Amino acid sequence: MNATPSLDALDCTLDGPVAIVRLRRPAKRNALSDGLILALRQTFEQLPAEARAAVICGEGEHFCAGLDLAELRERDAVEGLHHSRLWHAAFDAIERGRVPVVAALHGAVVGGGLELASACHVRVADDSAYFALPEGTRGIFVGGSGAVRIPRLIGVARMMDMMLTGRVLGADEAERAGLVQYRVPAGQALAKALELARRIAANAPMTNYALMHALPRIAEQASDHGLFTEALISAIAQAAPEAKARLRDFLEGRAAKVRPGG
Ligand code: 1HE
Repeated sequence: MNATPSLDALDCTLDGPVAIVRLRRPAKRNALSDGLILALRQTFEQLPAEARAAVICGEGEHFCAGLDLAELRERDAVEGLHHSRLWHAAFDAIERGRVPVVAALHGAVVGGGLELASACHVRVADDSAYFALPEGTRGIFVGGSGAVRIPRLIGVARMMDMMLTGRVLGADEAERAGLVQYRVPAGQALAKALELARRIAANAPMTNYALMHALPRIAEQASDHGLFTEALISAIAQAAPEAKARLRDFLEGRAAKVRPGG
């Protein structure tokens, strides 16, 4: 694989504590070339130190058209294996990175675009969003971690249906299936994602880190191991000075209370 990171196809800006990562290849519907995958990895591995949460979004009418099909033509089996592992490394840099990532989804969220969205921690879709796994119709298989991450969200049966029949889910169906956690009117995905990311950024960093790194692992552990991991992580989180300060704020009446609709 000779690609170098296509840093011109991606930009990363800081809005207070939130890094906004934008796919910028709208002429190709933000299709994920090797260069763009490398740029995603580099960007998430090197987020600005000030970032405490991130948002990922796409420029133009679609979030992402998936794998750049123009690059698939010449690849042999060994190259295919390494290509898939490259995607795994890039999406791991998102899911198991330093800060939680909110995906702002609109238009096509298909194939590798859906795999990318699935590596994020929270998904917001606007009413223009639609979700599909056209790999079946292209004669290929998912290779960007979709076989692991998508069933975690919607179960094997729904993913099987999407891949076997080419079913396209609208934003409402995606919300009902558990693929996205928030649905907003068309054009408002980024604003909502930013609002959520700002809330996430206000959490104690150790709590966010524990959620990102422990929760998915605990879900895959036997329950006895999961309980032990939970005990270890919760002990570490509660011992952090920031946790003590937040507790004091609550006990002394300075912290916000939990209210309905919050
Ligand atoms: C592309 C790609 C692409 C668009 N690779 N060039 N993904 C797919 O099977 C989805 C393929 N794309 C589409 O179904 C449609 O393009 C969209 C629904 C996403 C958007 O439709 P539309 O009408 O807005 O755009 P368009 O006219 O189809 O595309 C505009 C240009 O983008 C055009 O190039 P142009 O040079 O003729 O202008 C398209 O060829 C180009 N384009 N999508 C390359 N995907 C690790 S495994 C992951 C496996 C997968 O992701 S498989 C699913 C691949």
